[in-house]
Amino acid sequence: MIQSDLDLFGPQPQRLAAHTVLLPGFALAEMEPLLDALRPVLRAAPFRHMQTPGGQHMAVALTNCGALGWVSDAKGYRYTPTDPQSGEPWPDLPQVLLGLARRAAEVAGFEGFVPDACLVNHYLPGTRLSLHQDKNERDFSQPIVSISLGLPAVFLLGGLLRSDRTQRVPLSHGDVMVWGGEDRLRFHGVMPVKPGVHPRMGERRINLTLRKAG
Ligand code: MD6
Ligand code: FE
Repeated sequence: MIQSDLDLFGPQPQRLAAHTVLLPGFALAEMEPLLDALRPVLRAAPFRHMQTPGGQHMAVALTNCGALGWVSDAKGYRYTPTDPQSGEPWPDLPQVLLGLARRAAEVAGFEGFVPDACLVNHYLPGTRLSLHQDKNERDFSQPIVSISLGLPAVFLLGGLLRSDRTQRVPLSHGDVMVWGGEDRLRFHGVMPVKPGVHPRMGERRINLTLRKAG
């Protein structure tokens, strides 16, 4: 059997909605530099479980890098220039992430994307993320670039109403998703991560979302 020419170039981008594109394996070529860059970020700003305004604590553990970081506490959700845990500025956004995000956005049709915030989410097996909209950023004309690492997960891509039906999108290690435009305010979430051990990342899923927040 001769492989078709297309297979030689790896999986192709998949359009999930008008302005939502999945780039399977897009981060794989730079995985080791990416993980090397992430290590000092996590040392300086370790994962933590933040409180929701309702007083619960989030199942997902999170941290940030970049000029701004997303935080949640009794006062609500917002971006801050410093890590409330250390009082220090969030760690710098690594160049390898800036480059990846810019190129992924470009492939998806968003030119000149320069993120100033990267939210890093950590899921253990069983952890889910309930349906939400990302609307704490200033400029909804800018897309969000999402990089998945480690254990696979099913991403739920909903509509502009919480009650809209959701599309189930399987996400694997190295997959990158870009969404913006009219999809920017879609509800979305993550199904509970199934137990497993990823050969490179162990018993966890990590998701990086790069945003232009300020
Ligand atoms: C996650 N992602 O994949 C959670 N938000 O773990 C998000 O909440 C998200 O992937 C906005 C844009 C892209 C995302
Ligand atoms: Fe989100």
